[in-house]
Amino acid sequence: MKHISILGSTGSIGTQTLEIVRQFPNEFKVVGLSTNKNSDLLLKQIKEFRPKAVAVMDGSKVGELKNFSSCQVYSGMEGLKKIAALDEADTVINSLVGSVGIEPTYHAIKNKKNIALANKETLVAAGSIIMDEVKKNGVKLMPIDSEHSAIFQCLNGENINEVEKITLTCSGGPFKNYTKEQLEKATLQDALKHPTWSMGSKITIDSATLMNKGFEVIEAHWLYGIDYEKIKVVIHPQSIVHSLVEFHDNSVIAQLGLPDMKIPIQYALSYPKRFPGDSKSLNLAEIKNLEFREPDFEMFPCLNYAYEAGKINGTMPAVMNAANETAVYAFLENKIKFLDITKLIKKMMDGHKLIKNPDLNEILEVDKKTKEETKRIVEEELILN
Ligand code: MN3
Repeated sequence: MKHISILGSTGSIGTQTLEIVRQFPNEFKVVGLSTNKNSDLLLKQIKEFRPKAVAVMDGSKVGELKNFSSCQVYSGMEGLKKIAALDEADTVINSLVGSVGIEPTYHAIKNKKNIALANKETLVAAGSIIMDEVKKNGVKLMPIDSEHSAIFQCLNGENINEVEKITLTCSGGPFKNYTKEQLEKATLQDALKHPTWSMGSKITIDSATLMNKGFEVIEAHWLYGIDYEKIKVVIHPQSIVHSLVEFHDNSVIAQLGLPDMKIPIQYALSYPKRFPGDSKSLNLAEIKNLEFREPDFEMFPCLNYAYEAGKINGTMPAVMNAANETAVYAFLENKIKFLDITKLIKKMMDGHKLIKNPDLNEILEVDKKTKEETKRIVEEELILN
């Protein structure tokens, strides 16, 4: 039986993880949960899953949680770290959104917890440090993302030195067929309509700019130790082929399935076993068409920024991530236009003074400073003309 802590248990990945726990009560026991501020849902989860401890980012919610439950209640970043390092936990599922996920992942690894990682920003901003700690502490890091789960499965039993290239598939997001003019006028409502995956709002916007795929390129680099030159992206609107690995002999192995996040979540938790799934079975004859085409790097420059930032490394990916995070929330609040997200990221990357081999504190500092500066530009509307 695995004893798990879920960081971000009230979000999209968190609630789907709990559905899996509910399905396999003899395999998983929840010992820790956390939310940003959704204390109502967290209370329901506490009653159902009876964790030892919970954390809420928003300190003003601590009182009501303490009044209505008997478990230990922590708050803020310190609270997240407590949940990440609970003695009772052997596995931490990090489904936090944004760079707030970096420190808890680091802390969990230091405390010898296996990690199931849905928080992309951890590896994007601090990949080198995190992978070092994974090795040093002898823990397992399993990806919770359809593409990386696919690659993991394709590489099972293979020799990484015989890999020719990795191809990440990308739905293309809601704007894959837009013209430049249409992109300029794209609204928040348009951007939130993802064609194949149902996800949280931040990652849905990241999918519309293709920054999400850029993040995944960087994640693949760190997870599998593969050079950026060997990581490719192909647009595949149906989201059935989740990624492919080509070997030196030109043999290609792919992993397929219907677009349902519960499949990669469950695999990250059940590995090396496979448990029966409750989602629909794939019928290729029913799908009929599987299309693939090159991504348009000019229309979606975020993909390029990610390759650039990844190759430069140091603090550059952290800057790209922080600028993106702030810009996406500004877009979600209707403060900037869709294409301003891209402009803000480029501006912050261009102006960044690189630290080549940063430690974790330097990365967190760059993250904070970049967010403040990006916010300032948004508030002063410097990019809106
Ligand atoms: Mn993905």
